[in-house]
Amino acid sequence: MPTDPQKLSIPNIAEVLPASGGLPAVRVTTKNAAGTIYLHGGHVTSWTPVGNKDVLWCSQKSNYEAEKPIRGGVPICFPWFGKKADDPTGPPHGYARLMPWELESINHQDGEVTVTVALKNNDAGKKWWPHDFIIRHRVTFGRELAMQLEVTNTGHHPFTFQEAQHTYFAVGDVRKVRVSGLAGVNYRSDIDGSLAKPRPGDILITAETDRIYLDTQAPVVLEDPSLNRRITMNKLNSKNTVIWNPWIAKAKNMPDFGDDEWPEMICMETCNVAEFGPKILPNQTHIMATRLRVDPL
Ligand code: TA6
Repeated sequence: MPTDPQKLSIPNIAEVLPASGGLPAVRVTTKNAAGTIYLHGGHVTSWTPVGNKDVLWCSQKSNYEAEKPIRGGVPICFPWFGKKADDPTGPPHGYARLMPWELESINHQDGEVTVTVALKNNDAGKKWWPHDFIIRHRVTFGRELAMQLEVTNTGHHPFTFQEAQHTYFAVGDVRKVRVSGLAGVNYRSDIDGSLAKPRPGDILITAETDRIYLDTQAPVVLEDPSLNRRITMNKLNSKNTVIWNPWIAKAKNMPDFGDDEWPEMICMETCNVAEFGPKILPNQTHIMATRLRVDPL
């Protein structure tokens, strides 16, 4: 029987309460940072280290309701990424972000709070994907943000899955940012599926950009002159990095994305997608993680 989430609250540090749309969330406030994680989708929506503006971006048009993804923050894509290869009717980026996760624990130590949420396979998911699993998102809010995604095979057969921490970063103006760390790395455009030639130098955003960088575990650095900050994203056990900005036309085509919001955000995503999806045996656990740090420019 799941624990009543309220019983895990830590007064004035980590409060379990109804947030947007009445969805339950854990609001963290410590001497080092503030943050929010919804039980819906195990979805982090905010991380504000002391002295900074929120590092994560959420659309003003986002839905906050069952069976719909929150637009922004860190959607968890599982057990597939993008369109379901064998069934175009499948929810994009899988169904884990559409379901309520169970709050397993909240721990507070040295000004950091770690919130652990979990989702087990269920009948609703089984109609899309037959495997038995438990996925945990272990998130530590502090001067840095550490997000650890753990997938355990609880069944009797191996399975292969795809996963992403699809992080939306808040920026002052996406047309002025630079992303480094992916120079010379092969990437596939998710706009037309083409395999592009590796490019030298930093990534600049001058049009719709939707790239899956292949076979790279390198950290990426986002320089934002408008907000005078550098965000470093370190990855663990992630072979792909996605860089995405919808630009003008695609922003207009998304009902849960404001027409004029595209300059405020960029996605840099820790993931294992397509042919890079991990395979795990019964009782095995695969851990993928992201660590974010903010420094002044
Ligand atoms: O990660 C980039 C991407 O796959 C884009 O192609 C775009 O579809 C984006 O994810 C948002 O996906 P969503 O299903 O959240 O609208």
